[in-house]
Amino acid sequence: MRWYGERDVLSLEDLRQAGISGIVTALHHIPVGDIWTPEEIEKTRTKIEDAGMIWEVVESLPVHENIKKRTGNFEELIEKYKVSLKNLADQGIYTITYNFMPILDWVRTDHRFKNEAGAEILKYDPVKFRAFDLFILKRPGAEADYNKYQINEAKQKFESFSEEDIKVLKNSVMLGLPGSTEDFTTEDLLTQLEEYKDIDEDKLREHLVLFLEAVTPTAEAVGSKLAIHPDDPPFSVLGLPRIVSKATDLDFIFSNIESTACGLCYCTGSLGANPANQLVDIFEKYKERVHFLHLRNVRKFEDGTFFESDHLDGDVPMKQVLQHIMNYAASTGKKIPMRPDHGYLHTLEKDKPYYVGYSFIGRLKGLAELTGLELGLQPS
Ligand code: DNO
Ligand code: MN
Repeated sequence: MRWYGERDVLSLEDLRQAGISGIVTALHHIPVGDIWTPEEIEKTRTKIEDAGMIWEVVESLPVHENIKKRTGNFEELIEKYKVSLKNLADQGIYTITYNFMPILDWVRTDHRFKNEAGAEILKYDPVKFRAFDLFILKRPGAEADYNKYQINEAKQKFESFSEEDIKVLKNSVMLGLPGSTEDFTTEDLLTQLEEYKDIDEDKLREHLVLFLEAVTPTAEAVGSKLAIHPDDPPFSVLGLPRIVSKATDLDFIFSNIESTACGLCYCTGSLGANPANQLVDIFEKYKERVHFLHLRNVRKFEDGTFFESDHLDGDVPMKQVLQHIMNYAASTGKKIPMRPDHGYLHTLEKDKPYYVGYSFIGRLKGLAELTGLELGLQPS
């Protein structure tokens, strides 16, 4: 289970009581790019161990923007990344999640969309997103990314917005900016976008491979496993290149880096938001490289809208997916750490501070359902 540190609504004691043995966390207080020192790693590790669990997975050891752009001090940042990997391995922490999404991590347009049951869920609405891009952010050159129909539709949507709608949409989209706060402005975002103007998909791919070529030997040497998280959503947003969205993207990465120390965080919700992604096929093809599992579900619609649904109820064939995972685990003896990704916010927890997407009841419900499914399935 993911634990956001002291600021998480769930304490380590809560998690222990829910039957959890392995914790997924990060040193959230350390600025992106700085070395994770043995002392800081130890503090968090012992806290978790004192509560009767282990720190099993790092999510995330973030990759600095300068590494993605190969600008400024990127070489020094790569060296520091290697030191952090080694420091983590020295304390028995080997599974390292990261992503290579420029500027924005995950993106949604609604953080509090009410489902039929009244729970608040995360949703991505492409028309709203275009309205944000064209009329709120006013990204230069955005029109070129859309057709006339899409622009008109987005305009009408924008014209129907209240001040409050605009504020909510802006906050929802920009929350995916690591370290962003409510006062992060659209100007800040535009400045960052400008720095990517010469980086297309091919360039970003080249940068990813160069980064992996540099860090994989260290990972191999210290025994750690790198798990790249797919793009969420799995397509380009705001004209930014996204290169970990579909099967062919994985083919490219893994054919360039032979070592299986370089692997995947198999996130069914992220990959599952792209109708072209056949989740079982992706797992089968890259199972040797799957070092971490994020299990969650999505429901998607023809216009490109998707929302996060119950863990066992959506377009992700969770039962088949888990069956394949279990067969693989049974035949190899390999254990892959899993966490229930995300969860709904339920009315009962309205007043508690929480991380968007990481509600209290929703996460525990997801965990319980997935563990039940696992127990009910036999390797075949
Ligand atoms: C969102 C998460 C992502 C993920 C990072 C991994 O809920 O799945 O923020 O942690 O992309 O690097
Ligand atoms: Mn995920």
